[in-house]
Amino acid sequence: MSGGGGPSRRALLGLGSNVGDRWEHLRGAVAGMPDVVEVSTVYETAPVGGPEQGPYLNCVVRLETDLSPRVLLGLCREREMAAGRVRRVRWGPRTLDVDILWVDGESVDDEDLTVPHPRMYERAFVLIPLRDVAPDLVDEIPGGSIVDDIVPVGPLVGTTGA
Ligand code: A4P
Ligand code: MG
Repeated sequence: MSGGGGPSRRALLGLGSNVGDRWEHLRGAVAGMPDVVEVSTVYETAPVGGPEQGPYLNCVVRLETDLSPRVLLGLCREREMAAGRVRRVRWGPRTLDVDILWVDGESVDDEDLTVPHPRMYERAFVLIPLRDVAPDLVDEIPGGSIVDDIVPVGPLVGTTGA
């Protein structure tokens, strides 16, 4: 709980990094987020879309929180800024991307915020870590569960760099 006033419910955030110290960017973002109760395995994943760019580390975190999707979006942007993110090209390389994937019972369709995340079900790099922490939300992984361009690296906490 963070004193947002409403009932606490499950929220899932997707994190990705493919520039700089990728592991540290994920670790710092998770450490800086309130109400985190579980973190998926970290996966190294081939980039999808955008210009030619290096491989990502991706993970998904589960929160139990009373914060609204809009407040969570502000926190996601703060974590991205703390990682020194510069926005250049859509789907381009980034030190840190933090997306709100899902919040139980919430549906938002605003210009700057769509929840559930509209592209999550197309993306194995989201669904495979999501399945670790919220298996009820993942019926099917496009391309199958074992994809050779999505490789488990290890748990985020207590493990050093990749
Ligand atoms: N926005 C709307 N809805 C949300 C939401 N649910 N969560 C808005 C977070 N933000 C949301 O995002 C653009 C705007 O989306 C934000 O300002 C926010 O108001 P952005 O992070 O600035 O730009 P982006 O990430 O380049 O665009 P987009 O469309 O969010 O990209 P995606 O879909 O997140 O894809 N390949 C691998 N292997 N791993 C990755 O993590 N990520 C991407 C980015 C591409 N390829 C990848 C990966
Ligand atoms: Mg994003």
